[in-house]
Amino acid sequence: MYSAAITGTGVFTPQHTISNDELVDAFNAYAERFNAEHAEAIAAGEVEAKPQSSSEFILAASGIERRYVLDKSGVLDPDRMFPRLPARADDEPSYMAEMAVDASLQALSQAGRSADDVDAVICAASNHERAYPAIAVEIQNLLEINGFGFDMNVACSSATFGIQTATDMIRAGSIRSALVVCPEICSAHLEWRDRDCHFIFGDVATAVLVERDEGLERPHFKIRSTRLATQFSNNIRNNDGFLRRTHDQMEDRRDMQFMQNGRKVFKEVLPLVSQHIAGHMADDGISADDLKRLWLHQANKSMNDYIGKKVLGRAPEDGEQPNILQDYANTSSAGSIIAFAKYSDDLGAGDIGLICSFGAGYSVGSVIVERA
Ligand code: CO8
Repeated sequence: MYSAAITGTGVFTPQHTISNDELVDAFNAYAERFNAEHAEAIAAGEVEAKPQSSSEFILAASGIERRYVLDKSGVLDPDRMFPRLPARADDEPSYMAEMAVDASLQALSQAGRSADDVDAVICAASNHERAYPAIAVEIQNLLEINGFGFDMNVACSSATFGIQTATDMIRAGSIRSALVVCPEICSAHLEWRDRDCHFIFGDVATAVLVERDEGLERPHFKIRSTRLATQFSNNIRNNDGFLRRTHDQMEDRRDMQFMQNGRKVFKEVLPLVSQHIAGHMADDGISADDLKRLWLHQANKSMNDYIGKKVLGRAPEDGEQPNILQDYANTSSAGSIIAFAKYSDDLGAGDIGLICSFGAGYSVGSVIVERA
């Protein structure tokens, strides 16, 4: 049985940002138009009026200040309210592959490795641009990697599920290394016309290089242990899928985009995650005092404050539980990895940290790492 380590990380950040104020201005213009167009039906009680959104609410409820997106103009056009991403020809790279390649090259460079050193690509994300061929196989091709690639989806928890999958293959000896990439184009499946969720998501791609822990010369993070859990819930759901046209309902259906009961998610996921982390740490033989850093899924600041306090038994000190959601919003599976990539270099040999992602499914995954 071999051991595995994270030797490199990369983050692709799109060039466009949308501030809360810009987002709210576009939403409110859309809502005003909608209400004017449906004035009679609203007065007759047949259609619900669209209430106005507010930047103050968004910041207070989520901690999000802005988000990165691949396309800004479509999202902020009150007549459209979703991104403009021209279709790519079959001989062009897909959007997800392009983002993932950028992040992967950064991860390889940090690890001092090239494509020749990689045996597998796992594309772990909440949505995939097409059914097949797998995006991972396209990324493998673009990077000229030998071996194999496959896609997987566990929504917001995809990164940690991908890391455990790669780690298990390395432990078993079937591969020596894998790139686990999380390209997330959340802007394309967010319903920007729904006030309750229009502020939640952003776009990004992350990459993590996981290698056999043998003769590593550069600083890296040993993977001490991993743990995954799922528990079925309909509280975060997206009904889009390949059976869509067979249902004979081709109209613009709300349930084909991201749907959630945010309050229930908040209440049900917090105990699930806190208990999961506590159980994982106990089985790994570490206590709260041993933990130097928590890189949590980035959905909501209050959620992270709560989990941090539960895990450590006290309010986390500055830097102990870094948040990036103020700048990136919720980027689904990529969130905890952005935090890890940006806030891990300062740890010293022997320092222990925990990466945790959670979300739809419900799903939760944790990875305990040790700096070496
Ligand atoms: N502006 C002003 N007021 C608003 C707005 C707004 N934008 N939105 C809602 N309100 C109002 C509501 O209507 C409500 O009014 P009232 O009290 O009169 O009914 C009031 O404000 C409070 O609303 P909520 O109860 O909804 O507000 P919360 O305090 O619960 O905050 C949150 C909402 C921020 C959504 C919060 O519930 C939350 O963060 N929950 C957890 C969500 C979460 O973690 N979800 C994980 C989903 S991600 C995942 O698993 C991956 C899915 C795949 C990716 C999909 C990509 C698109």
